[in-house]
Amino acid sequence: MDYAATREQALARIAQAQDLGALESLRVEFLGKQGSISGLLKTLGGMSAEDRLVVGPQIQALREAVSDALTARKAALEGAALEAQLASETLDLTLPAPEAPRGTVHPVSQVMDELAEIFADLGFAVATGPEIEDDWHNFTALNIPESHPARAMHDTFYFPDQMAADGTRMLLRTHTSPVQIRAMLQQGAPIRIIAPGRVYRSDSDATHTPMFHQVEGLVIDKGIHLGHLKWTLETFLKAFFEREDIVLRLRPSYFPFTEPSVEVDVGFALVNGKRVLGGSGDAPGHGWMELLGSGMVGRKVIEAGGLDPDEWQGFAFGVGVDRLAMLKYGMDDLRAFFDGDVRWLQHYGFSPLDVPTLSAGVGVRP
Ligand code: 2U9
Repeated sequence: MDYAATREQALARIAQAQDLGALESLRVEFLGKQGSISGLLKTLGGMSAEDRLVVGPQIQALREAVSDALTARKAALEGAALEAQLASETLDLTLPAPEAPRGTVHPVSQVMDELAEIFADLGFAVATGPEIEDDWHNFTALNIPESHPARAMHDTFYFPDQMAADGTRMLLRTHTSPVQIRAMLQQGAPIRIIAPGRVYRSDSDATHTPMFHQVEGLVIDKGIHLGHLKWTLETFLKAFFEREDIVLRLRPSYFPFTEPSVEVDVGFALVNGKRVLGGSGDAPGHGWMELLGSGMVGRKVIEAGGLDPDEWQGFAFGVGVDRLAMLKYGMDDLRAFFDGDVRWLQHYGFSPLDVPTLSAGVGVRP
């Protein structure tokens, strides 16, 4: 058999292959299980030892040459394909931006950016943490005892068989508070952070979705009192709603993690039947709307965060981001937030260029 001639023919056909499909057919034809060169290798078994010594290396060399040629041709064809693609996809970077940008920033993202901007100005950093949490960080450290209704199955999403080191089942965080616990343990005091993010509760109706967004804030320092809390919330809400006439009313309440606990109402006026925030809720035609929960961080919670409550005090607050977005931008159906309907996003979404800044205003209209 003339291996040299077989080789020349094979190499010539490989060199002529015009695309990757044709090349793959040739690989199968030569080197596949039923391929011609594979067939030649099989003939070695029936040869005498002397013949095999002479013919074996020739067939091996043939196989190698064909294999190398296939690899080289493949690289060349792929390179040419890439070149062609690059040539057809050129971008003229000197062209003006398209008149109508297609994507929009979701109102929840926009509001979270606004919150980060407003609180950065007050000296708060943004902290984040895992959405899959353990019982200790989500409940125990926050003084939520075993018997507390918030731990009941119908509120919390538990993983069926994913366990924490202490044998408790892992869960989807029900609030962003575990982020603050982790921050206290990791960075110590003093602390000024906000923790925005997704939280999960087994709850679903017109005003509740199983996933929603919260922002919580935590300040830990020496000599912190309710006055600091009230000033911070007032300053935040004035900046967020871009009105100087925001009036707060603090009502005593109860949360396991704060003592004392206060619910914060914001005054609103009825304008054409709609609630518009601003002014005292006690004035005629006005009312109070519950907006935030807050309080002084409980001693047990400060201890769980690895700090001495005789040395460090603090306040915390929590508010729904989706609710803030609805109030500020006039959306009335929470469920539409998570439908992913492009018409809704086009209408309520923001331009990526509307970056909230304190100097230009944190509430640019879409
Ligand atoms: C630590 C200590 C204390 C966070 C707080 C609330 C009150 C609150 C709700 C508002 C509406 C949740 O989204 S909502 O349903 N939150 O009322 N949250 S105090 O307190 C903390 C957090 C972390 C270490």
